[in-house]
Amino acid sequence: MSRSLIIAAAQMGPIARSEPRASAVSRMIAMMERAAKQGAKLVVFPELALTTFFPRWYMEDQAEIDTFFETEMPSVETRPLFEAAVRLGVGFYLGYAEKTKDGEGRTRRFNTSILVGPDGTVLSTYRKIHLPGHSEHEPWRAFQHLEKRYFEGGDLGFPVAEAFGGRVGMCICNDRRWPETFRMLGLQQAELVLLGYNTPVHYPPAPEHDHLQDFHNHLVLQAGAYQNGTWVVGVAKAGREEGCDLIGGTCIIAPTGEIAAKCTTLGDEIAIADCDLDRCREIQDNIFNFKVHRQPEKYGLLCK
Ligand code: CDV
Repeated sequence: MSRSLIIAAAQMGPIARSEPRASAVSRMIAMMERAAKQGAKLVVFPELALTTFFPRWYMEDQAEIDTFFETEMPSVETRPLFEAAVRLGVGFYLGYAEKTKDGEGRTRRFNTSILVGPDGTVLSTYRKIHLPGHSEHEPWRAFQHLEKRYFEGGDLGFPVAEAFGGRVGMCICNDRRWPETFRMLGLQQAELVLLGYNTPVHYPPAPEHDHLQDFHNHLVLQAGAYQNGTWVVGVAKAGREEGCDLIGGTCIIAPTGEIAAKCTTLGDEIAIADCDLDRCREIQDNIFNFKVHRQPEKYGLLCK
């Protein structure tokens, strides 16, 4: 018997700065409907999927910055997505900018993803830990990457939820480049890692790597999957967004590190794979059986 889960990686094309959330949400619902028709039970959307990738602009007016954040989930604009999920009996991963208040009444802002079940309830929340970019205006860049200005680092660790018949972890974009992210999830026996990304083709600090962006994307996703024996679903916001080219390459990776499904455009597109979560055993019980082969007492430097 297999633990089969049909997953759709729902890549989004660009979202204009002027595009209302309602439009992004209806694009997502259209993909969710197509995915459900093909038997998908889980649909994965990109990082910051409700708006344009706003950290590319330097802004000083907090009120303007806050127009890109959600203060509740679901909200009036996002509720139709939750309702569609319930109607179609599918769950989803959604990335968005979260503005919230902590227990002491302080305002906090995070780059967040949620895992929502087919009944519309939020099963797990992740707040991005590896925030790339810079916090001050750097006019020499062709565009800014101000995640360090607009968000604080995630404070929820790397949770793994029992969901969709398996063990599901999440991360967001730059997190995928860090082996520690996948290892933190792998050490909790994650069987499925979901992540959305917005990755520009042009990397201002090292433009000599621009031609490697797609390669590096698949390199880290495939390595993370194989080295931890987990399925990985990586989903892009792609295409030319407000003059900035974002890579596509949305894909579903098997625990062996092989690409099981992949998008071929830079627009709204779904890639679907039938993911047998039991296939994680092929790796987790053998070559990367952590209990048998890992040597944590030799890795002290990792935690210094
Ligand atoms: N949204 C991101 O985290 N983007 C980064 C870019 C800036 C390198 C990424 O790792 O893809």
